[in-house]
Amino acid sequence: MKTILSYFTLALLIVSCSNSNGNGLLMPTSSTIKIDADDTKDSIIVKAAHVVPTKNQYEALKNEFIAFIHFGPNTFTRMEWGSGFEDPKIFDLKNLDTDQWCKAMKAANMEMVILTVKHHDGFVLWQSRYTEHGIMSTGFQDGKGDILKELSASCEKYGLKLGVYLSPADLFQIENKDGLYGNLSTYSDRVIPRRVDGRPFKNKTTFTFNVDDYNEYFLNQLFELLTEYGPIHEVWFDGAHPKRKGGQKYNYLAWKELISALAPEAVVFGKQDIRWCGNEAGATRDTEWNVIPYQSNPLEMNSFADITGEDIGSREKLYDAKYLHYQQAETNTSIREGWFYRDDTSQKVRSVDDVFDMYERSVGGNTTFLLNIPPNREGKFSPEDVRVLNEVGERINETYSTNLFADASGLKNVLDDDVNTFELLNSDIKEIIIETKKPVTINRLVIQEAIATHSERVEKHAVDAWIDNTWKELVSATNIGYKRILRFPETTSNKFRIRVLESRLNPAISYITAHYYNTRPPQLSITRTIDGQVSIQPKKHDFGWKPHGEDSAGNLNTELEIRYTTDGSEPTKDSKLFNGSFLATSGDIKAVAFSKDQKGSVVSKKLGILKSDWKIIKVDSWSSDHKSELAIDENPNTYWRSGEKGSPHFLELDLGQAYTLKAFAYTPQKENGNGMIEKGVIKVSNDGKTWKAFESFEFGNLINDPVMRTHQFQSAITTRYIRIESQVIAGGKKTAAIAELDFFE
Ligand code: FUL
Repeated sequence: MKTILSYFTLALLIVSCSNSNGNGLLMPTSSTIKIDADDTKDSIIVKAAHVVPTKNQYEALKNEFIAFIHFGPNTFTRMEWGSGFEDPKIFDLKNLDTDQWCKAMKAANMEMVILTVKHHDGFVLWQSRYTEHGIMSTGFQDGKGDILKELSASCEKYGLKLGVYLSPADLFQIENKDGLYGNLSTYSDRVIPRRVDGRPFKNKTTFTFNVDDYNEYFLNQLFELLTEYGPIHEVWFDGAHPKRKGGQKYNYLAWKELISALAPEAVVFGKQDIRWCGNEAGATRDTEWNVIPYQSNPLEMNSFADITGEDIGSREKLYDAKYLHYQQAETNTSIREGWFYRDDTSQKVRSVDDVFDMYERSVGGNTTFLLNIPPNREGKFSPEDVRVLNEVGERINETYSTNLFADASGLKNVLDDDVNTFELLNSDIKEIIIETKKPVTINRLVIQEAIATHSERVEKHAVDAWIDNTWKELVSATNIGYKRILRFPETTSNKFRIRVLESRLNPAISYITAHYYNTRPPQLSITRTIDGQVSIQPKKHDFGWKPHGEDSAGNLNTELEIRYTTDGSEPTKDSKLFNGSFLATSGDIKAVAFSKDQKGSVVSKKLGILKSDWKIIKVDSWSSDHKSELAIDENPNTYWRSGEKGSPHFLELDLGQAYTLKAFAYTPQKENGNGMIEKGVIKVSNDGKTWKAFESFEFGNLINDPVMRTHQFQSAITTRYIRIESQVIAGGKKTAAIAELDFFE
């Protein structure tokens, strides 16, 4: 202990007074370091600064962007969680194109794919010797198919690593009468793999573990997965449990021994190597530390609790630790609304902006980005998912494959391509100045620490540019770790400065690169309040699953100009600049976003008559949260929905005064395919009581294309009272719904 103490005294002396600090290491590094009873706050921080990832963890971090595939009976039942009672035949797969998956993942720049070989329902996607509940009991390739085998072959072809998700929760083994999960079997020595007549293993390794039936089953399956499908680089253990039984325990330490022997390159998710980021939405922490405090030794722990707090690795958190442990986070979410594929009509796909923004926040926030793409019932990724993956890949390449500091001068070790060389900052060198031969225009800066040798040490840093003979701060952030992507408004200069403002010991910076993200002018949306105030803004993408709370378009598009016209003419760079809402009672608004000289697509909105004086006279019925007022509230996301009974469904309006109307518009609700008024009739009245039919209307393909539809009247009509009546609801449905009604003079 004395040696260690003097070690730290020396360390602190060096840290505070020295100009040169050798290799920056004051003790051996390790992925887990124990805190001793006599450690002080300072010595704990010294220890934290020596916690480094294992070789496998570091390799996993270098993957940066990886894919998840959720596929199984849920793909066919359209459920998120199965029950374990599913007949395997429900998995009615006829075609499978794992090459198509890999091509799209590769185009997105992903490095690895993790397949749900067994989700919570217990159905297995490979030819296991130990169960009949899986692909072997389906019609797919006459029961001989093996999804993991096909994926593994495609991965080899496309140069992707492979991982497996094997759910510890297993509803089939819980629910069926001979199920092994929680069957209260006795623990005894079992040889893994258990021999199965006629199906020998090529790999002759065996293990003996003292386990019960379910753990044996699990170990046997791990043995198959890790020996018969090529190298496995990640084993994913989900923490969720739809149900438990019989106090079933998991002998993770046995699983771990088997994994390290059979898949020596694999990292384990949900255990010591990789932690869940704490949400499934793609939300990221501003400060994501990977040196994590533990109360017991993570290398000996059997189970790991989820870590969900906002601050998980600040100095204050570390002071309470008994162990400091390197454990990186995966930011995991799905490209679709849900982990499993349901359909291409109501299940939305994230926008390119959203996925690219998440990529920058997660990879550039010291985590790995794990994005799920669920294949459809044709065994393929759906076209929209492929489009988004391709475009995200294009943006990543376009932005990050050109380093605008490539020929810059400054500290060689941070500018060369070799991430293993680094510059150790000390009291002499607290900042890094980089000069380019010619001025460069940049809006992204990427900084990496030499975490493999020197841990993550930077706690706060800032970047400046030399502009008009003075330093101007562009951006500041907290930690760096594996990688920090800094985003800031575009700046042109030939001199930049990176300042480390706070750190744990002397940070080792390994790589700094500069980039330019070519801002795409976003699609816009024009909205109007009931009182006639018009606003124009980047369109919010419709994605209703686990919100992450980020404004993706805003995060990416720092310099935008919105120009508009109100007379229906094409907006140009010289049209009116939108800089706040304006009043418009009628007109044809057209707007477009410019980012530098790039012009976005023009959006237009014909304004109907103002709704501030409108009143609903009568409605045939409404259901719960969908009152009739929602049909005239200028918010297309809320809607009136009638009850099921009665026909026709109708809504009667008093416009507040007589108008001469030439057309009307119907906006259907977009939440699902219900309530689409395919055919109907418009009636008018002199007193709001007795009605006479004025004109019929018909709109096609509303379920697939639920956007605003306009109907021009054959002749104009002057009226104050108007009634819309449904005659046919699309898809033979029984309720009518209106998200918004508009009338045009
Ligand atoms: C969760 C599971 O319950 C979901 O179905 C999905 O697999 C997700 C990745 O993890 O815990």
